[in-house]
Amino acid sequence: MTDFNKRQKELEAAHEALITLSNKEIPSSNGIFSRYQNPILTGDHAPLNWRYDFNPETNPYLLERFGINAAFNAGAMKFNGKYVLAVRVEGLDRKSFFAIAESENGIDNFRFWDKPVVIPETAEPDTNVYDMRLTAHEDGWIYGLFCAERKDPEAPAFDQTMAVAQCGIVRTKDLVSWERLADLKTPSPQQRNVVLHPEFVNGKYAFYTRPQDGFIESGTGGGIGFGLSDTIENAVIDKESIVDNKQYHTVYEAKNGLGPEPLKTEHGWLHLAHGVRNTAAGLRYVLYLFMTDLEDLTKVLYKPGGYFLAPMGEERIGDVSNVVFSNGWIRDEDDKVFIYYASSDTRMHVATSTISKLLDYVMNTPADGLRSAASVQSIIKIVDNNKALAD
Ligand code: M1P
Repeated sequence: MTDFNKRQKELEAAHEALITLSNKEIPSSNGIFSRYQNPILTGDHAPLNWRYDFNPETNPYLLERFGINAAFNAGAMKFNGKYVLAVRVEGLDRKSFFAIAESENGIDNFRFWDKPVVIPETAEPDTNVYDMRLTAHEDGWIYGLFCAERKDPEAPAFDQTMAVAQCGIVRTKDLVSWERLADLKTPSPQQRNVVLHPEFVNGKYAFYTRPQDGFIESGTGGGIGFGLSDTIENAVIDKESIVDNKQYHTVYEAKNGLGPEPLKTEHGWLHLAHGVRNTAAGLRYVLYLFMTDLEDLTKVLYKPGGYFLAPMGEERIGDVSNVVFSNGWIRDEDDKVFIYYASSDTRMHVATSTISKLLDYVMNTPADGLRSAASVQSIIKIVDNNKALAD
């Protein structure tokens, strides 16, 4: 066997061992959800066929030709009976693109499809695309809403960092061929974390938005917004109203943004979002839940205080440390919920729960009292109830 063949076999064996690694549930301590032992996707899960030229004539040393840095922030849905993720894959060149990965059980053995997704460009090409939210809309299409980032045309020549984020929209029936529609237009100079609601509202397409003044800073914008558009082909939101605002001394003090499309339950729409606060060590991203009214989508009915899931252990470390981010979850036929989240802009994980547990958590966890004294009172109420039980 030549060195080339030997190295190819070793690469293939190591890759197969990685993607067929089984996952194990870690017993939940809070009872609300369970984490799993291993990340479900990393940059190393990317197919070797994307990364290596396997022709000994053109690549005699079998060097990697296109390196993959990370796999994170994935949209999710059940498709043809499989658990499917629209993953943000990032190359060593820092450009993100989307690729579909699927698994039979939703917790391990995720395997990327043959080729990354081809997203058609508009007349104004995107420099970077990321964080796709999948929505199976009642109009029959599967939509992918993502962040389309371009260099800020107003940026002075010395500043190569200023960017404009807008919401790109694609649709598909098979997750293979994607039709690009016009970017969403809103009153806000920047948009990220835009999510399409799965149902029509008053005959219109309904969007959750995140108005923002700057690329990083929410400025006078921020909060999870809501708006309607007559069409999806040239979607325009004239008026955004804020559903869930950022708030002083909470885990969503600096900014927040909706995660995946909400889940419809008998009590209301269940939302998963991320909240961001600033610290001496930089921004900290955590996940939180809230519920809105079935009729009035802008009315928050329940919102537990604090975070639902925060970075833990090795999740805390990565390209952008101290971050958890989710833009995909799947509710199964038996009401089990698979929450797909990324840690530190590097890798993907899964956590599982059930609709009943999430409803109980959202409806019965004390709301943030917004003062230390109120937190103490919440604890005292639990203690007193427990003492009454013991008496
Ligand atoms: O780096 C953390 C996250 O930062 C952004 O989120 P937000 O728009 O709320 O600031 C996004 O770029 C996201 O992709 C990233 O994970």
